Amino acid sequence: MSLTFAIIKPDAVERKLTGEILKRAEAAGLTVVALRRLHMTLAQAEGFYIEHKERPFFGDLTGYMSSGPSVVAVLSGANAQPAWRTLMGATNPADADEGTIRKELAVDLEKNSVHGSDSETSAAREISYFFSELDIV
Ligand code: 3AN
Repeated sequence: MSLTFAIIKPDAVERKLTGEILKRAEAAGLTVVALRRLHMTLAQAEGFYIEHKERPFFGDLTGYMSSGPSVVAVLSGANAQPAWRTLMGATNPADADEGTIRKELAVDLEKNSVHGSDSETSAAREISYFFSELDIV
């Protein structure tokens, strides 16, 4: 079993898709082992997305991620990190495969409803950014 980190982004939380997205994770065999709703500050979003600091969309991305409540989660399962990325679909919903969360639920490239760690290393950093070990059960 391995862990990955997920965010249900503000667009999806606002549209009341939290349950639908968690249901899809569970249906795919993942277990929600930690869960919290929060409203990220701009500084928290900037720290979280620090690897994108030099990208032209950094300001829009961090502004959007701090624009409303989101739900952060730790998911556990066999190959949880790639499994959750597969379920999410491509970054741009227009390019996402049929049956993926982004294809079916996302709005556009920015409001793409979900985040998932892109590697095991990122997963460890991202989990510890929002959760302590005691939160993961
Ligand atoms: P993913 O979320 O699929 O790992 P990343 O890590 O490349 O994608 O990008 C992080 C977030 O930045 C994306 N989820 C998306 O919201 C936003 N983003 C990525 N590329 C662009 C872009 N070209 N223009 C605007 N926003 C973008």
